[in-house]
Amino acid sequence: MRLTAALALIFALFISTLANAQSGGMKDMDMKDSGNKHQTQESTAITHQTTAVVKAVDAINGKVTLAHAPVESLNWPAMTMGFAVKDKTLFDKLVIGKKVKVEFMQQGSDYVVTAVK
Ligand SMILES: [Cu+2]
Repeated sequence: MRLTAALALIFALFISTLANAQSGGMKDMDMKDSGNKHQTQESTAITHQTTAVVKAVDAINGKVTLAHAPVESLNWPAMTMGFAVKDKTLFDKLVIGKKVKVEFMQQGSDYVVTAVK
């Protein structure tokens, strides 16, 4: 009898898990929708270009500090600021003291270097 009761309990839990999975499925769909919006944003994201001198490199955390020239497309004056670097291979070209041409784009609140020449 106890075994039957235990099985019934497990079965009940299983059913409620299924029900949760189904409502979770709805949430997944919402997430996909916002994901699509994000993709659209990225495909229309503008790439900015500037020349800069590398001031500091933090390859482990994927960050670089650049003293960059004015950026017309952003209305930025020349300044020294931190950028994110997602592609770690770019650190081969990001050497402290070196003058580089960089391309970057805004991702959320970060500015991410996408190319170094
Ligand atoms: Cu800046």
